[in-house]
Amino acid sequence: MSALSQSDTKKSLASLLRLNGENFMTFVKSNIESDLVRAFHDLGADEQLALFWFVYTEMGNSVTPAAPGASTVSPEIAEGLFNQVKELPQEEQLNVQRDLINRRNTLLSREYGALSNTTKLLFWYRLAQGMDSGTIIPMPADYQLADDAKQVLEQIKQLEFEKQIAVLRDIVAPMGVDPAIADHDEVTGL
Ligand code: 45D
Repeated sequence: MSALSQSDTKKSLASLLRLNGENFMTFVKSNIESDLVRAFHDLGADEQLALFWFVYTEMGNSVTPAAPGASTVSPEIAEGLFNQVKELPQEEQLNVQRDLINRRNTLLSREYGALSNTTKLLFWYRLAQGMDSGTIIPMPADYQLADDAKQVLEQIKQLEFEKQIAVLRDIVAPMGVDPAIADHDEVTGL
């Protein structure tokens, strides 16, 4: 005797199809988002920083850093890393941010790489706030975004808030160096 009756088989087939339908939609949607993430990462490091800054100025007010519900965010850890950057001379502040984007194997890049993705996002958010308050090197007043960066900005602006967060998280996730998988670096000895 077979374990499944004919009607059971039909039911499980139907639920399989539904599941696939859902997965398919998730796939389509996240593909649009990952195109955006890719377009962001394809920009040069300075363009990424500049674009990121404009995203911050656009989102600024809608973000409540105390936003609950993100159990994986560690404000103290983001703050600790932020304070390390804050102590540096301005030109160095800029360079460590470039290093993160270029995934240069430095101590700070590895510390960053060990954070949860949401904590990484909070760390960038703190840097942007620092730029606002004058403790972090500011954007040059006359800075003009290049056209390709402008296009990415427009697309990010068009997403609803939740999607923006998801895209931003995907953008900051691979920055820095994951110390758990990084190769030994001859130059830095890390
Ligand atoms: O001279 O659930 C250039 C949390 C040119 C809470 C430059 C959250 C040359 C939990 C290179 C441009 C808050 C985490 C100079 C959620 C030049 C939670 C420098 C949400 C000086 C949802 C440019 C968090 C520089 C969110 C230094 C939404 C640019 C966070 C630096 C969003 C730009 C964070 C920076 C964003 C941009 C941060 C630091 C959008 C940071 C943007």
